[in-house]
Amino acid sequence: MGIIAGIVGITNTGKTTIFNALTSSEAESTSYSFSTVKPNIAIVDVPDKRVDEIFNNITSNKKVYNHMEVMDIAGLVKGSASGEGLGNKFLGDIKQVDAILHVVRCFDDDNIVHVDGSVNPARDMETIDAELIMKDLETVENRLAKNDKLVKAKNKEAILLQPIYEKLHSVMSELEHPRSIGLNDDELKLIKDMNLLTFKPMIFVCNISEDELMAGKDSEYTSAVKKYAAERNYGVVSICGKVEAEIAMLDEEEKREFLIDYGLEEPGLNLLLKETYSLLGLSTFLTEGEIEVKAWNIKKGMTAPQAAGVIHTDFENRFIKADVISYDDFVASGFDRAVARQNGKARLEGKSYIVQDGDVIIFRFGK
Ligand SMILES: Nc1nc2c(ncn2[C@@H]2O[C@H](COP(=O)(O)OP(=O)(O)O)[C@@H](O)[C@H]2O)c(=O)[nH]1
Ligand SMILES: [Mg+2]
Repeated sequence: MGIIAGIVGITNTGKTTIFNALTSSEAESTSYSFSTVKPNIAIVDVPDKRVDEIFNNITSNKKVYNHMEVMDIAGLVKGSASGEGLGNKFLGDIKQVDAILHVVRCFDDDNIVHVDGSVNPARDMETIDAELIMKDLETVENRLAKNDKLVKAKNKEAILLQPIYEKLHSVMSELEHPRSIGLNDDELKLIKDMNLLTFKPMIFVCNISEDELMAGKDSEYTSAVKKYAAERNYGVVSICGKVEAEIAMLDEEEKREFLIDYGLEEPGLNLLLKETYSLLGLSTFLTEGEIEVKAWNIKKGMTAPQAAGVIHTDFENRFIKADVISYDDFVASGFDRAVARQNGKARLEGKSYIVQDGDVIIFRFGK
């Protein structure tokens, strides 16, 4: 399942720094191997310690992580939605992403110009949100124009949709966030095909100072972001773009020492990628063997045949059984399926089994 995350934010918040950190790792065994699709798009590995552990403990030729496509969406400014500069094109780019990573500047640095004169997360978040809302307003207005005609023709679906469109329109015209009107699940389903930017899963990424990272305590900037995000039900991750950029250049050994110096368990970018996964309701199952150890992402709640279908569409229909061990049991069994089986930790699951995060699976197929 291909996942696309788009990095947005106002100018000079550290978007490109973070994008480069995600894609500039040089050491072979590191987390962020990538390939560049276009200058501002890269496919990034999602690091997973479970893959590393299994790979290190069985005989296997390679390890394959989940990956995510990341897009550095440049230059949103006030007025983007009304067509200023390339802004409107950038807003169009956001249409295709599954998740928005909204970078907010939370560091002071007199050498780095702030386009609006000062560091002020709440104002900056509002600026970007306002652009997203205005772009969506355009979409809603187009829909309303078409829907009006259908309502007159007594089209049932159109009659159902009309009050929702009107509600969205009235809120967005005031530049208020449409999430605040609390649409229920049925209503959300009805508007899904509009692909509104303001309803996309979003994580605020606080680009914090080195001092704040060292102190391990939220600055007033970061607190402001957390407050804003909580009111709108968005996630927050703090990272220091500058430090991440340095970490990305190190080899594994140096990286470990560096992280210890900063009192970090892992790079902030790992956390960001994991949060994005969890925000999107994804979970991971693992396969292992001589050819490769591999992580596969699936939607939470998928059945064993559906999960097999992610490996190959054919496999869903040919599914017979799944030989499943939880990752923890696999570790406890010394990464040995036979031992796990002896201990009653390997299970043969059928078609209705819901795959759990970290399941280590061998699928059995028919012809
Ligand atoms: N002090 C400090 N500077 C940063 C940090 N992250 C990025 N910068 C600097 O801010 C400037 C703008 O960064 P850039 O990534 O190009 O911002 P973008 O316009 O959002 O893509 C560059 O000079 C970066 O080196 C950070 O965490 N701390
Ligand atoms: Mg940039």
